[in-house]
Amino acid sequence: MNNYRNIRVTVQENIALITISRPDVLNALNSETVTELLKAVQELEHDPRAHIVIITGDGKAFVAGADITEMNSKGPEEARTYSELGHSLMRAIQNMGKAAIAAVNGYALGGGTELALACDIRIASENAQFGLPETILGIIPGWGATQRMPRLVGTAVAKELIFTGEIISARRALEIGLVNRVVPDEDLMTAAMDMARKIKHQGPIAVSHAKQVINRGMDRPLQEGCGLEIDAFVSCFNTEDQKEGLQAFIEKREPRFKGR
Ligand code: DAK
Repeated sequence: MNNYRNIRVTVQENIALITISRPDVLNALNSETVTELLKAVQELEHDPRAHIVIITGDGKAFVAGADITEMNSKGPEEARTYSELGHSLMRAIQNMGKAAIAAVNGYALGGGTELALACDIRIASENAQFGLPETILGIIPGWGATQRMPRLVGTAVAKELIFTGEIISARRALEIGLVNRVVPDEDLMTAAMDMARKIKHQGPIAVSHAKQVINRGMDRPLQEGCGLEIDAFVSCFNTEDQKEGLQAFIEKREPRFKGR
């Protein structure tokens, strides 16, 4: 695993944990951190030890946004490069053939909410706060929130969040369907690990196919999405895991998946 300056990456029990660590600036994402995150995700995609990825933040924040100090010196061309870099990261997480869980502690603002949105599942601590305050800076979200937020919570709520820049509590995030669950602060990592273990127990190829089909289907008419599901369902029948999963049920035992 690489030596990173702004993140830490560990793998235990086939669960990878990426911790963003720039606590002095509440884990604000500068270009270097985004580049490191992208590299880590790309490496974990091909790391057979890692079946699931959890992303969290060090200290009192998940991520307080894109690094405003760095953005301040950018012109339009650099803004495009910066936006594209962030989009590459979010796309890599979304398209990764493994489930990604955001364990959201404290502030998840701007790019922090966008990073959480790119993950498959969001678990928030009670002290988590979400928001897209970019318009107060005279900009718009640049790492996918104008697209992913309305797909997740609907256009009306997404527009309210983006137009007003309102910061919302974890409870409100749960109400609007932005997060999957809210847990006491001290239970956050346990809850994220428990969720990761549950997913890990399932057939890994099946989870990967399900993720791809759900994500790709969201951008297509229902019938096309159902077509994707048929193809992926059939693909499962070319795997040893499918034979093992069904046989284990018949033999009333736990399956031993090999991921092939
Ligand atoms: N960037 C840089 N530094 C930040 C930061 C950020 N986003 N957030 C906090 N910090 C720094 C603070 O400046 C402070 O540094 P020092 O003064 O100690 O040197 C340190 O972190 C601690 O912050 P505070 O002292 O402010 O801590 P508080 O607990 O009092 O307040 C806060 C916490 C989160 C409410 C406050 O720090 C805050 O409002 N931060 C900014 C939150 C924010 O607006 N986030 C959204 C950023 S905009 C795009 C690409 C991407 C994006 C948009 C466009 N394109 C290229 C088109 C994404 C945009 C964003 O994410």
